[in-house]
Amino acid sequence: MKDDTLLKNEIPAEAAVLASRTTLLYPHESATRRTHDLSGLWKFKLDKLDEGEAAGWWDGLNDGRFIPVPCSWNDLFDDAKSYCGAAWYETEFRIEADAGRQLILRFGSAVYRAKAWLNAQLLGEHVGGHLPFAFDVTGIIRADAPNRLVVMVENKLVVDRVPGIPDRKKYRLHTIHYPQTTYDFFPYSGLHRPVLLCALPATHVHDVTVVTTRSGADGVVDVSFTVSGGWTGLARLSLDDGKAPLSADVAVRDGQGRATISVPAARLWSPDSPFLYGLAITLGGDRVIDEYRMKIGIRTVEVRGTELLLNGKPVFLKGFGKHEDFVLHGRGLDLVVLVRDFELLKWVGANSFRTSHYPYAEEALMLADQYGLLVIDETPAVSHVFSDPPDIIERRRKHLQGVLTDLIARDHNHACVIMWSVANEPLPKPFHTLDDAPADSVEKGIAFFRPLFEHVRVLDSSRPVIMVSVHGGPNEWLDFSDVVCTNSYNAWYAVSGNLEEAETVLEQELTAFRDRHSGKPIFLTEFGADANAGGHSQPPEMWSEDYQGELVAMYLRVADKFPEIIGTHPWAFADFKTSESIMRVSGLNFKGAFTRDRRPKIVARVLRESWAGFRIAVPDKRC
Ligand code: BDP
Repeated sequence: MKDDTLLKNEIPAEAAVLASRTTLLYPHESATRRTHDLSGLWKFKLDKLDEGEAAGWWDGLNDGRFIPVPCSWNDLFDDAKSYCGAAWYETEFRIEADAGRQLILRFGSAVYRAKAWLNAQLLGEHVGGHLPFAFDVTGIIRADAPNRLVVMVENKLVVDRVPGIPDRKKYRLHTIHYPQTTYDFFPYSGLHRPVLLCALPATHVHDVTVVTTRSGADGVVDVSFTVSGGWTGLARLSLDDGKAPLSADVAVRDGQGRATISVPAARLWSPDSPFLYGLAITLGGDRVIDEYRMKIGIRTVEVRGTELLLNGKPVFLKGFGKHEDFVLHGRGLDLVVLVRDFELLKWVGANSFRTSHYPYAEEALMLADQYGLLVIDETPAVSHVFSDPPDIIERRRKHLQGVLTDLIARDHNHACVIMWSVANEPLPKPFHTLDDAPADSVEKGIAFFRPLFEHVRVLDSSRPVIMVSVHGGPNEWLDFSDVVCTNSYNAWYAVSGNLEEAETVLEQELTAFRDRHSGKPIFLTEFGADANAGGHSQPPEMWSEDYQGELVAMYLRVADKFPEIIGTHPWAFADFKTSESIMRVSGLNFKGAFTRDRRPKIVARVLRESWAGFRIAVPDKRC
């Protein structure tokens, strides 16, 4: 290896800084902004020996097969199915000369760690999946020749990542999963979302924060924004309802601008009427320097006593935890599936979903704004265990704090996002171990969650912050949560097969839970049963559609008895892929109300009847 290879391969100290200074605002096109989507077939090569970097693959892959971007690699190639190591991607593109513009290369997400080179120059690195990152490539891109972009992505299952995995040397695991994870979904890997090349004016709107409140029948839209380079000058805000636009002039000083627009008789955003206003921020007077356009909804959300209020009125959350998951695509963004999912959510009468168990694509949130679906926006902190060594817990905490910062920065302007979910099912010890939890694991969890909840509340005081616990998990951790959320699996993992007894147990458990958390709203974030589509039995037996339907109906019936329950989300929206184990037939979780290819099971019709008032219109196979 030559010395200059080594030099080229070092991360320039400024790379991380460049990435953080680069705007991450979603690159909507406007009069001043252009976006070029690099999606398509890229060259792809597995790096099973971790030799690519030393061998200079960043200077171009000599060989390789084709892979679609965005997509997960796992379901495409037999030798990549359970592969979570490094893999390399390459594409070539041309651009026209565009003097005076800043060029940004923006990745929607890469799971889990990515390192990118453009024309053999290292751009930087990003660690953590499911959130965007960007590099300023202005001086690196060529207008006179093809540009070669090479990206290394790896998703090694490592103990101190978020989510982590159990340390096989430390614990005696009673169930082996392949691949071994602590969580119940497949560790899909790759470039999962579009890679966009964005051309912006050198002086541009860098970040925007919109907070909406109500004053009587009027809406109040508070907009603060930053402009690159500490720009000073005049800007204009306009808010368009399609009939009579409102506007405000703003004096921007040292890159900071702020204005409040009052909207008389505002059209409030809600699931029944998801009205969106067009917001434009225009820099400059007669000569427009930059224009940023986005859609916003005017709405308020708050917890008052045991109620969740949307626009001042109680709202009941009907919906599901979902996954980004589809046959062959894995976790790759698929707009076709997304639109179908949202149609089905409306069909079944849902008004909400949780982004279990990681942040979803920005396109999902834009569609949720349009469809009027309330979103509980979750981090990838699933199944954190507090019996792990302190240094590992601390590394995860630091990473998660950064994830929360980036998640809120990305999603805080979406009307659909009504809550931040810090974690799902943290546990005193791994679920599948015979070892006892150490006595101090609850305390360790408290020390972990306290600063994270504080961090979120500092960044955004306009939304409730929650954590999702599993039934029987430490109540102390839930004390941080504005809404106490619990996953409960009676009649499935507990009291298996006996619906009648499970109903009694559930009522007793919820009574105790309500008393322990008195004064707070309760949200049943998961409950359900696996059902083999097409399987029927009378009386209903486990794994049949009939049993799943009866179980979910039982949960809804019991939930009805507790006025402090503000939502029921049966698990899950659709069947999804997970690791292979004796717990999962065909490596799939079959708790979906819909099959993996989105056909409704009986439970979907049970829910539609309950949520949307539609009587079951097909012969009732349950009798
Ligand atoms: C819950 C988890 C979810 C699992 C579900 C199940 O939150 O991710 O898929 O259990 O076991 O505990 O089906």
